[in-house]
Amino acid sequence: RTRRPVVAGNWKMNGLAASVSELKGIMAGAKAVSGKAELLVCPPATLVASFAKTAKGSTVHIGGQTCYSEASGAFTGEISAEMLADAGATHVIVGHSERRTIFKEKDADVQKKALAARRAGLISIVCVGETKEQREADRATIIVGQQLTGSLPEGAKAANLIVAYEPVWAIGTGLTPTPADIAEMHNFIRERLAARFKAEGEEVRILYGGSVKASNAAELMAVRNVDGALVGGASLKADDFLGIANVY
Ligand code: G2H
Repeated sequence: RTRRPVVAGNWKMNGLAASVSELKGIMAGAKAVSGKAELLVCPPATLVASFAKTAKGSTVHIGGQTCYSEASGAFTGEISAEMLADAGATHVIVGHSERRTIFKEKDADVQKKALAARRAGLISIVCVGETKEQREADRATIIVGQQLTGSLPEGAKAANLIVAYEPVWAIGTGLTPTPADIAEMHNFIRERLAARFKAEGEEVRILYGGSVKASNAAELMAVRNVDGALVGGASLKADDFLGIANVY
């Protein structure tokens, strides 16, 4: 297969200047996996510039966790995709379930952010995923299908889009879907991507996220159409994160 796996760390609202020691630990271990998978660290926005400087010339990429859709202007507190790019980021996560739930982002907002990311030359990681209630009501694929339709930008290419499937009930809970459930959803997402973006859709990486850790990564990453992981809690410590990346 031609899709190069991505192991991405989403630090969420964690990390201070001193956390650069973890980034350095990741960089030190990255050489061993760089031939097999791409590594990405998404620290809080306050650390993007310094992390990008530290990681410059290494195989570790730095990304943001969200961005605003406009390039600049009177949007107090927001950070644009252009600003992330200027700070040295190459990627940005958009539409994470915490953004969708806590900050009320809708599919249309997520789509605008993904378009802004492309405008700024960033690769967006668009997150989708169903809640526990939606899965129990057998609506998981319907919900994810709607999120894909509404959140993915027109004309996306594998070079500027990554999709992350993160079932909301698996985030930070220690629960994970079965490999069969993940396979079903990732196959569904692949079909949707291929239908909408044709050959490019075959090349878009689809990451799994939700309680990925070193002890379950090998099983989860072996699932067909799982092209890597979006890791939260287990990305904060270099050893944990490298333990996941080392399954490749
Ligand atoms: C899901 C994931 C990272 P965790 O949100 O995006 O977090 O691995 O802690 O479940």
